[in-house]
Amino acid sequence: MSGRSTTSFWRNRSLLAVVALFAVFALVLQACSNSGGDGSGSSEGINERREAAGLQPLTDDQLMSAGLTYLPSGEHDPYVMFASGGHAGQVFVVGVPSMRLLKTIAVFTPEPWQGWGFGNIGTEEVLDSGNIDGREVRWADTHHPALSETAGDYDGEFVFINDKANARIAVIDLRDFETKQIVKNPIAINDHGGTFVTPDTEWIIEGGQYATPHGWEYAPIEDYETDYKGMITVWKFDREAGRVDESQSFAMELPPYWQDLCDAGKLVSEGWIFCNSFNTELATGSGEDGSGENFEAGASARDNDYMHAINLDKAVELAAAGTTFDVNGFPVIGLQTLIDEGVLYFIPEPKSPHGVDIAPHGDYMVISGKLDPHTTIYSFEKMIAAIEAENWVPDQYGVPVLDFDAVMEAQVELGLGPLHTQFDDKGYAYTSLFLDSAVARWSLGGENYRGDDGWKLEGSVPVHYNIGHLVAPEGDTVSPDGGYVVALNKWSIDRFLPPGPLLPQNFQLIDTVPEPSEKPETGGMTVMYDMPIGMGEPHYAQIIKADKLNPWTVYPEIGFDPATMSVDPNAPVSGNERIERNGNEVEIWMTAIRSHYTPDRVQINQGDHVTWHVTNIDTSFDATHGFSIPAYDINLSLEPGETATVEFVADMDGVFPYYCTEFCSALHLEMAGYFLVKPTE
Ligand code: K7E
Ligand code: CUA
Repeated sequence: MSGRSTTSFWRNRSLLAVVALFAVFALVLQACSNSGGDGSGSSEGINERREAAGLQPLTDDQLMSAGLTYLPSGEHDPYVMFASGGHAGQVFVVGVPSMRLLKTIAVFTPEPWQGWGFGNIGTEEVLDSGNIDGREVRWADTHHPALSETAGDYDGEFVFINDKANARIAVIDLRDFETKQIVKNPIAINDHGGTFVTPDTEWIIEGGQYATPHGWEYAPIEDYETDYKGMITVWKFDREAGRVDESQSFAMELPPYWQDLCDAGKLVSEGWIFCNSFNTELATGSGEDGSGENFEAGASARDNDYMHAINLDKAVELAAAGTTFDVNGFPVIGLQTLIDEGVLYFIPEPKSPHGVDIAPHGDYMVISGKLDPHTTIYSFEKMIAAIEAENWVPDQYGVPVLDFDAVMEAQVELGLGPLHTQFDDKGYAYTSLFLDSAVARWSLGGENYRGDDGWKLEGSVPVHYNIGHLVAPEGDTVSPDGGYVVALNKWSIDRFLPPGPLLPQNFQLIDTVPEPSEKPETGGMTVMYDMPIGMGEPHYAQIIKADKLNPWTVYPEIGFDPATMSVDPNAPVSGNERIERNGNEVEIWMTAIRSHYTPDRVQINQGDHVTWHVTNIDTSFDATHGFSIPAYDINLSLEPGETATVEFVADMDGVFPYYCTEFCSALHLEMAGYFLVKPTE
């Protein structure tokens, strides 16, 4: 991957940030201890100013939080969070601990600032690859971002994200933070358990959710048990190409339980995939007349659902050997084959769980049931032993269900509605409690963590409100960092001024540096900062050290095409700008530089087919130009060095001023041109 070593403004920031934080911290301490009466530089002074501004006074604890989260202008965050955008269809990039939104990466949904999906052929092709049977689907419900990993650690090269609504996954290249590929799942119409990557990003996992007939087909709901299917798809990632290799990818047929979330094994458990599931009851709803049991009751009736443990290495061998059948031309390993070949095992999990999280050493699988106040920890070693001892009974589809007591390592009572878990560097785990609206901190036991001091709740801190996922810095890798947790709260209720009845979600930054003993009432945790998310509904997020990211600040060469990540030999460059006409075909090579387009006048005839190439030949930091044509729905963002092409039939006559949408210079208003479409007659 050329260009990874390009100078970057992210690099070497963490040390600086720590030093600066200490400085701020020292100032705050000084302020707190200073009784000063002049109203400046003391907590009293701060509170006097706050009162005068109509704000509440701050406690010493709150001043501490302010000092630990405030970044003066120009200071960069030591961490970057990639959060799903929910049904905004995008990915949010947020600095931690400042909780400042740095960017919304356009993924499945057109976004005009980035010129994503408004005529730029490169972006249209990516969006079109997510079409379903030729239908344009231009929104998505993104749930789980996955940063690429090397040896189980984030490497900062790519981030992947799923679309729950339409079973699609996307690849974002972190050299330019742009989406490069969207892949539609050939067998499932919806998904949920994606995306998760294996420790070296060889495979991207996409698990299903609501069971349907495979191949987007119809089958009567009465035939649910036989014709509806669960699934998990594993996509082969070609890191060199920066793309999913569909030709080497495959899926597995599962019973029509609702697979929920997955995680890849790591270290000792590398080569395995784990997914939780619910609706092992095979509920099909109350029906049109409402006489049956609704999903809410029907899908949570049993005491146990099944964690799916999948031997990925074996599945890969089977797929390579062609032990598959085809659905929509895509290879699928059949359920019976998975059973016969010892690929698939079930493990009972407390009712209606949500998510499975593998501990940093790969030794434990952590599952929490929404309707069980415990989190349940399973041992990978015990699982392998149970498989070898054939300590199982088959379920109704013949899948071996391992003995719960043989595989379970521990259960810890955390509180009401435990969902998702993250880890830190001290052997603590953090689990979101949806019903309690809290984050629980607990200790992992065993020699790799807190030993005999483990398997106990350390305390919990209230959050506002209805927490879904939570995320800790590198908190699902083989070497978590700790220090923070961000609670991704579904509801904000009274936390912010209500901007009408549709309220923002609330990301809450929690300090986890103090030990539980230092602040027993909350297990050492303090909520430091609230960040409203007034766009979409984030689900999962991941936080990476900022110095692992090394993005370009300008494209490496003039005429660079982000769609191919290479120089377009046909890109306009300085000196070769021109307009060529061949009958009805008009092709334009145009450059953009502060503060003019060349050419700045284009005259054509109505009905001409126009191919318009534009290169931003500026090469300085931040010197982005736009290119927009009214009425034709054309709007490009051309970052320094970037080239793009639009193609359209000029069927509307008139005079169309085109202009640069980025305020790029003092003479930006003059960065314009006339596109004259002469009527035919
Ligand atoms: Cu919202 Cu991971 Cu899709 Cu839980 S999921 S909250
Ligand atoms: Cu270029 Cu404004």
